[in-house]
Amino acid sequence: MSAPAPAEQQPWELWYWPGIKGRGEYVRLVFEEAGVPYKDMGQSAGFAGIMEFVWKGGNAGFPIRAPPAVRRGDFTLSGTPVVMAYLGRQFGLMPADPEAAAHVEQLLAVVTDGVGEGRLAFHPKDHYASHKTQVAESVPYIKQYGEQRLPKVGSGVRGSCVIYFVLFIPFPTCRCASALSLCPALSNLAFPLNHMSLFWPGACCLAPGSSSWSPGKSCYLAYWEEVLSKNPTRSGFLVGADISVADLAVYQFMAAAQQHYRQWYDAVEAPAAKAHQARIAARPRLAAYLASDRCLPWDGDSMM
Ligand SMILES: N[C@@H](CCC(=O)N[C@@H](CS)C(=O)NCC(=O)O)C(=O)O
Repeated sequence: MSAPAPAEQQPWELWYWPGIKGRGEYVRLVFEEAGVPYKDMGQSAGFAGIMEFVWKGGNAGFPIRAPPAVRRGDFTLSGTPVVMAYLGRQFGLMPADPEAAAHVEQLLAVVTDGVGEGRLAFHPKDHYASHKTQVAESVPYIKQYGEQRLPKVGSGVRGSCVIYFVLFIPFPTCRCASALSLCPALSNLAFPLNHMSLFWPGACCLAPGSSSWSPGKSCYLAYWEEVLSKNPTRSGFLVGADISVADLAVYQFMAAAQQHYRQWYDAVEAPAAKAHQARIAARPRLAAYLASDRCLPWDGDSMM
């Protein structure tokens, strides 16, 4: 019997739920942009196969907490931003400069936060149950994320700033709720507090002690605008002169926001971020992928 091929000659495997983009899409885009072949195991192994691999002893490598995960040979890795950064380094989609690479990882972490918050709004009553079981309850939370995390930059935000400074400062509980909501792990607590508070200072971006307000800078689309406009290379990419995994992650975040928060996405004035989204989608390998049958439908359940 012949020895197994060395790990570097074995194909990469993506272990993710079948039939949907989900968080698996962030990893797919890395393989697709790099032109590296991979096996999308969920499509062949199915739901039960993913369960078996991730949680029922099928993985002999380093333990996986949740999909998506990748495997090559006996190396396994999970955690979407971690997998993206690792594969980015392998495939030339991370800057060589350590500080620039750290900025790419910063953006991956911001996308992770934005996806987690965006998903939570669809699952406000039971975070682990299908959105379909909590459609009515999710309405105010979806609206809140759409209005306050993907805000229309303009008078609405200015108006909420005024309300904030008139009403918010005397109520430290609300400030506490706002601060908590910036931490995904604590956002379950912050969401109800925010919802009760009628105004949400996280949407208002006047830093304490600052004498001028900035339109929605803490919000995701405004943040992509700022990062793109402050890239000194003017490359059209987020970090430095070349495409990185940050561009793929932010592209997918934008596409997911467009899909799941359409009315707010459409209202947001974010020309640089939207142009960036279109440019990334038009890259030859990604355009071919997006038109192929490897590209799966959106999850009807929530933002990812
Ligand atoms: N922080 C992880 C989250 C992974 C995650 O929540 N995966 C979902 C699918 S998108 C899942 O199957 N979760 C099951 C669980 O958490 O038990 C990542 O970014 O990859």
